[in-house]
Amino acid sequence: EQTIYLKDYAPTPYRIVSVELDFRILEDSTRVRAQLTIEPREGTAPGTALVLDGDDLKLDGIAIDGAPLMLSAYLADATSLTLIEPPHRRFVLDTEVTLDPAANTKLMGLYRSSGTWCTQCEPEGFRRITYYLDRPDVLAPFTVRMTAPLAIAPVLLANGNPIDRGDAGDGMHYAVWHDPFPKPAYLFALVAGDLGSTTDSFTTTSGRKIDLAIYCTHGKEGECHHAMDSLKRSMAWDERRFGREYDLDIFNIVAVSDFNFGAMENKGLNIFNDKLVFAQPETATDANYHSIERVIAHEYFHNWTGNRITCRDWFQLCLKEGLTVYRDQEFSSDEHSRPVQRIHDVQNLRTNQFPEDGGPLAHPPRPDHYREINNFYTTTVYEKGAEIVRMLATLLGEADFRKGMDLYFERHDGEATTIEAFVKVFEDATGTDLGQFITWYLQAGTPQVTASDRYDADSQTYTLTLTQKVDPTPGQPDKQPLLIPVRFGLLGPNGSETSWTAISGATVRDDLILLDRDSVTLTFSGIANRPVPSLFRGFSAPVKLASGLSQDDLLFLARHDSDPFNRWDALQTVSTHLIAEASAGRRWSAGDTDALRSAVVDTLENSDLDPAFKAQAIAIPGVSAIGRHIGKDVDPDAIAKARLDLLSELAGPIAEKLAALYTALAIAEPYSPDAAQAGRRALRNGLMHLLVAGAGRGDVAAAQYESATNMTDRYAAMAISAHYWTEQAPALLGDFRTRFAGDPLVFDKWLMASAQAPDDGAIERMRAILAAPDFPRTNPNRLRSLLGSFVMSGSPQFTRADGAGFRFVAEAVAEIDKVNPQVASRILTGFRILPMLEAGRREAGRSALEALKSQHSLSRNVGEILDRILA
Ligand code: HT7
Ligand code: ZN
Repeated sequence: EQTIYLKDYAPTPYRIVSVELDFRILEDSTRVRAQLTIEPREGTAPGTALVLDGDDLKLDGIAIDGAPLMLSAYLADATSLTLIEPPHRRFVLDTEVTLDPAANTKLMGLYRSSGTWCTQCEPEGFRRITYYLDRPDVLAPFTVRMTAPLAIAPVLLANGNPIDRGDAGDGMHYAVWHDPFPKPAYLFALVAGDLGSTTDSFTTTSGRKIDLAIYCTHGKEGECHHAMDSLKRSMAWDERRFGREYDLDIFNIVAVSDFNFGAMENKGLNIFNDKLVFAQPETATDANYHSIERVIAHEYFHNWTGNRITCRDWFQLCLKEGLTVYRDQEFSSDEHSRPVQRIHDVQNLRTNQFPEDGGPLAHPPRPDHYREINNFYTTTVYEKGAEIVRMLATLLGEADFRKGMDLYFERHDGEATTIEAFVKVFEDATGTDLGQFITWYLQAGTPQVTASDRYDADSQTYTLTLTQKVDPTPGQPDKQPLLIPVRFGLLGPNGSETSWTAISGATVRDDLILLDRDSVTLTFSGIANRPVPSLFRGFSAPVKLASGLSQDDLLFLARHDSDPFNRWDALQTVSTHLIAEASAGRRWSAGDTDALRSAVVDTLENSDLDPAFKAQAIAIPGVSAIGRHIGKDVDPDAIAKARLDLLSELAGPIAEKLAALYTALAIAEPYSPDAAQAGRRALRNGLMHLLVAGAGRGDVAAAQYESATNMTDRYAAMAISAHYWTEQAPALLGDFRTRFAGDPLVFDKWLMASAQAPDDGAIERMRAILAAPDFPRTNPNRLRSLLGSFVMSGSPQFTRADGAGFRFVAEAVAEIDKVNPQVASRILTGFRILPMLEAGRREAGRSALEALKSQHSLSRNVGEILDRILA
């Protein structure tokens, strides 16, 4: 298998000046004619071959400047079309291919989803549509003509602005779209089908009116309003916060039901997985509403960070993705509660990115080699990438960060650029040396920061030592110290901030310590009492912290810290420690659980705290999170048992209080997804969780399931019942299945809840679900809901000691790989936890993977992940 290296990057010898595409879409095939105006770049020697990418294409015709090419002038094979000696001047290459979109189950290139023709080109799908220089640094303006049967495809969309449409005879019609902004092929899109739409408009600050439309299956138009509202708020926010206006006259979104990812930012024509568009209270949860808003914003923000300024090569993916995730996180923070959003984002980072960064699939945010680029759309590139941008903003301060961003847009608009160029704008705009900072992009692994301290009452000095260490990761045995911003405070005995008169030993700017070496020791003078340090406030860097604080100190922070993130984190740390220790046979004392319970009660009763925050604060970390904390020789069953014990000890004695609070939080008003209502529901469902898991109150969940008037409450009741396999769980699952039969997105919820079931019958039930003749086995949402959530959400059945869970998933991956390698390899990444597990499970998992490896003709996607996990 070929490995691609960053060091081999070289620009193409030819430029594509402009692109004219002509699609003739028929029920059973699509003919694509491409006219590419091409010229040699300066310095290209005459006679240099032009190698275009192609994948699964059959060439029907080829001509240069109108003259058909002789067979000896070109070579077409499975992955390329080579013009052996193209003209050494500007010329037009004309090619024709015929596609079979209905047979395209990989969902890359042009395919059909529920009858609608649509495309997905990032990263390398365009080469499945026509021969092209399919790489992000080849930018060209596109004109697209589509001809299709009017009866089945009255809607014809492509990038840019519509410039012509009309009757094409014989029941056919045509439309022509032109996108004036030069773009790489990965941003190309077209849609043809019989679709309904919801329309609106947005007027930019400079007074331009933009027409907005969301296209969807007929009948679903009424479920697009939240997406439309999110889009308009995103457009306004990008103007306010980053000074970025939209640039075309029209912005279209299309919802499709078969999609490999969440959504795609094609210029002026975003294509979305329908689960990230449709919402109505009876079928979508608050979390769904929130994801829709976030992803609509994310794809819209790509218009500037990704489309106007794109990536030079796919190694730079983080340039657009990390930055755009940072922007969508900031949008969510500004639109809702900043601390709650931060906790949510950090929880996601710890749950998904930390295990990736500490396991066999670890890679730097800007990798330097890959076999299959689709395997690098990872949480490291996205979420760690966002953390790096956030640290930049923390280090520079808001005003200087904005100056750097302004310079980025000014300097690189219209370009395909690199991480180095991105970091440089901040250096140039602010005069800051970021030479050490860039290491965050180049080095894999989560730094572990250890804190230790000493207080000297006689001299009234407080000494704090911070050390950093990054463990070796695959291919990177030696690590450099990173520049780690540590936002901090010191709490005095009454819980308020302690001030100091002087500091020595490290660079400290206001409330920021710069940890830029292996170890720094700071001495604070003028400290009247032993303080409790609050470190990494707001999670100021993506590190694992060993604070060395006692349970008393942590609970003190949980009650008094002015930083809500650290209040939440302190409670999480206490319960994690207690469960981890108990799972290793070192059980807590009654005093430990009494203290934790009383901190939880104080949190619940604190009227200054917002319900959404309380919901996060009272949640007990899951088995996977505790397993990650333990790190090696993990026995998930022992953790699950200790966790249930802790839940009982916490919730049992205060069950009545919890039940009273639960009852008081009921909402009488009609459903709204706003932060206030969603926060109340989250807290109420968090209380229900404690009652079910810790006080045996499966009946509370069952009653809530019955009386629920919205999906948030109904789904929470079913999922918690399934997760703890209450007496009522099978009946609730059964009811849910029939109650919502026929709604595929609700079916996904049932699949997710079914995959949570911890009982020994779970795998057989899942096998039966997959084997049912009507199971839609080519639809990524269905497969991910069942198998993705099974492997990623810490189901004890996946990590079963007898290996049955591992075998079940490996066998399913082998089948899915034949249909859709991207979906298969993503499910397979769930095996990255193997090195962390105790020896028996580790071996059982490896042997399931070895059996998968022995299968013939695995895709490059699955092959690469397998090799990296088994290395
Ligand atoms: N930029 C997109 C990434 C993507 C993708 C989208 C849909 C289907 C397959 C895909 N592969 C990669 C989505 C985003 O980050 O905004
Ligand atoms: Zn993105």
